[in-house]
Amino acid sequence: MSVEREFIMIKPDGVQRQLVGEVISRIERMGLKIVALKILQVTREQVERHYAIHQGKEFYEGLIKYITSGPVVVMVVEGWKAVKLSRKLVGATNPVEAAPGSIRGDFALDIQRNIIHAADSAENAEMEYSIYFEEEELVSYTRFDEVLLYG
Ligand code: FUP
Repeated sequence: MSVEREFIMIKPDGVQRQLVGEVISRIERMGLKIVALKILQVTREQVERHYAIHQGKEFYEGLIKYITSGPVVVMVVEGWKAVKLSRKLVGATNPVEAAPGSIRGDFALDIQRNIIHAADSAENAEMEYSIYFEEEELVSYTRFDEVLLYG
């Protein structure tokens, strides 16, 4: 069984539009286990590390400005194929292409203000959650329904 850790961020628009509960609820209902969670105002330095891959692109400055514009909720979730499943839950980057039923498909209009981020690989997830969490902040426990989720 491929148990992975995924890094998820509810971006400032998701927090301001009071979609935190909705997003967390979808993650929990899917069966993914939340192992770390907090709300914080991120620094420019943190976001620059997180989005280093996009440095120099035309949308980069706007992206940094937006992510630092207000509090975000960051979390680490764990589960079977957590990266692929989370990305499916989140939907395509551009809400115009995101499937109905996905978070971006249901709640967003604009490619920049697209509510949520989920890392695109287990390696990037670890790199990203290390920016916002100390390893000791991740907890280890068993969801009582794991026996049903995983057969
Ligand atoms: P995703 O993995 O779906 O979050 O998408 P990317 O890593 O490609 O992009 C990260 C963020 O940069 C997006 F969520 C929004 C922003 N972005 C733009 O504003 N314009 C673009 O053309 C591409 C990305």
